[in-house]
Amino acid sequence: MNILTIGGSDPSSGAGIQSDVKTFYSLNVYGLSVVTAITSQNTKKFSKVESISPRMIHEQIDSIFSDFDIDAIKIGMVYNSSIIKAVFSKLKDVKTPIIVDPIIQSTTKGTILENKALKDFKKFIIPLSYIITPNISEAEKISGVKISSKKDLEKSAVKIKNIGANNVIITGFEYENKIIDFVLEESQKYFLSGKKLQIFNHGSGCNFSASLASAIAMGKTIHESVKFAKTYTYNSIKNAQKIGRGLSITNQRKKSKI
Ligand code: PXL
Repeated sequence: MNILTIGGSDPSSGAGIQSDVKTFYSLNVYGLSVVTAITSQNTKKFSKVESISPRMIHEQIDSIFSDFDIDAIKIGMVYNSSIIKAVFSKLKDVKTPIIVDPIIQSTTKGTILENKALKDFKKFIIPLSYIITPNISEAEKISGVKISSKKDLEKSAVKIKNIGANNVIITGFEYENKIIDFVLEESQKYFLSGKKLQIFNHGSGCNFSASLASAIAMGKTIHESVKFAKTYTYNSIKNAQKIGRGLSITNQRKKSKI
């Protein structure tokens, strides 16, 4: 199995393409990575972003597509409109399932998607998604629905589906001391509930979408894949390690079987 992640570089390796390659490796799938932007950040502070030129993004994707068969694609950080359009022009006719993690801000408050690029993100990237995986605040920003109840989760997911995503998973709703995810598939909808962990971490969002993409690449159903990704992410948070001086970095080291 080969999976391509398209996203930003995080030099702390806690998130971004470095984290995704670690997730893929831990699941015995081969991780390829196209970098869209370089961030300077650590577990305490997000400093700067420098974007990669559209031409170089095209070149990287061409290099990968001309050599490898790809079983799933994950899209993470796409920072600005020119990156969004560069990624879109190369993926618009691709049949491989695309998992979109619509990251807008890092836990350390860094900008992962420029405010003014949200419109193009909705126009070009969301319609590419076989599955999109917003957390609560991302779902609120994309859908314009304030989420404070289980009903709102569904309302928001329906709006995001109407923008063009085939399937929507809204993650991380806190409800009666549990963490609830809402899944809106083409022909069914359901909640998945899990234990809440009080560990402030760097990497769990990336772990969720990358492990989900891995399970999809292996031919699992969406329902099986979400359950798998939820367990994988729970363990990565539970085993998070304080490697730097700030947030703990999630840990994918323990081999998990799909
Ligand atoms: O966790 C989301 C994320 C994705 N990609 C990059 C990031 C972050 C969060 O910090 O820096 C490059």
